[in-house]
Amino acid sequence: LHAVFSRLSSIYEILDASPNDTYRARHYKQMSLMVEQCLASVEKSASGVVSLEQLSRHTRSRGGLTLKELDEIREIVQTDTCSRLQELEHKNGAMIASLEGLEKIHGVGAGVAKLWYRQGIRTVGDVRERLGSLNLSSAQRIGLSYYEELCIRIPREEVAEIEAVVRQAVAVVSDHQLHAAACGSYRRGEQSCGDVDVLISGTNGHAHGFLQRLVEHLKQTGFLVETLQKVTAEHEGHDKTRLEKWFGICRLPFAKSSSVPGAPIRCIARRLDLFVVSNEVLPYAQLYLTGDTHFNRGLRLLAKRKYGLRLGNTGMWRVTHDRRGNAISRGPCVPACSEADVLRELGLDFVPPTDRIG
Ligand code: DCP
Ligand code: MG
Ligand code: MN
Repeated sequence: LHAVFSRLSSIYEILDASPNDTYRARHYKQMSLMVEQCLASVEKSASGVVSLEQLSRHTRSRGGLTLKELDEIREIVQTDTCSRLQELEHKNGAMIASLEGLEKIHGVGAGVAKLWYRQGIRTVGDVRERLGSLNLSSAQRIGLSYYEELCIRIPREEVAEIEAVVRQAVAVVSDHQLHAAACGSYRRGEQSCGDVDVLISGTNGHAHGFLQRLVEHLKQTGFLVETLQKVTAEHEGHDKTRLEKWFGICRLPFAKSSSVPGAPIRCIARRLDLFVVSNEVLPYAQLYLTGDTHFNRGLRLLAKRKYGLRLGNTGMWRVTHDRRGNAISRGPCVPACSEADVLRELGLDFVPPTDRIG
């Protein structure tokens, strides 16, 4: 339900052809937020399913749902389809496909894609042709040159190979016992992944300068081929360095071809994200990086509405607000030794990573 409403909202937002579209974009955005909030206030909300009754009860204090809204929700819940969305997608199929293609370039979001579309750009080929006039960031430029390879999904067996390369390098670079594990879609058990997200953790203090050394080492071995973005202790203030990041592109060493014995095949370039945290932050970073995004949003809403806690990527804090509702101060981080501890604080049983969807 939430996904249908956000999709409706974003299509109307892209269309943006009449004041009606703008109004509808806002309306469906509100509907999707309302569903999300309702989910967060319902017990065991992690399932992502909400009933018409729950929605009605949830909206009662604000005057309830209109008949039209009720009809639309009923259609989606009961038939698992939405005729309005189908019609819109059918009518604007070409535009949607164009924008989706452009947004697959690393570093290109909905805003940039829309801007380019208005300038007559339809395909990645168009972007390449007009590179001179478009003013791409260096990350976007790299994303563009690896576009075809990065669109290919990574089989989970290959994610495990990439994880192993990183793990080995971690052991070479650090003399401390550091732990490295792939999170993201891989940890959720998906058969193929869009990128590889490796979370590295260790005792506090050991992280200092470590990520930079790890990256240098892996560049020298030829495994890391491009850097897209990095956030390390030198780049950010103290607080943000609770989660150091490196985003880039890697390539496994040549694989042996099976059809032509002995002939090497070049492996496909892959998106790799590295994250480094200290042990006390680990449960929170693990939860965040395992996702999925909707599960995370649900948890955050639940924490906020039911417990008045702010759940972030590296911790959970009680936040006090001033009379206008602005956050003014943050209490100490709620201590947690495991993901289960964090979920328990939020009144939930442990959710296995494979169930963290929606
Ligand atoms: N994440 C989030 N909110 C975002 C982006 C990411 O909560 N806006 C979290 C949840 C994701 C995790 O970070 O699961 C990793 O992000 P990815 O973009 O790598 O997404 P996934 O690994 O889940 O899927 P994919 O196979 O596309 O990489
Ligand atoms: Mg991922
Ligand atoms: Mn990622």
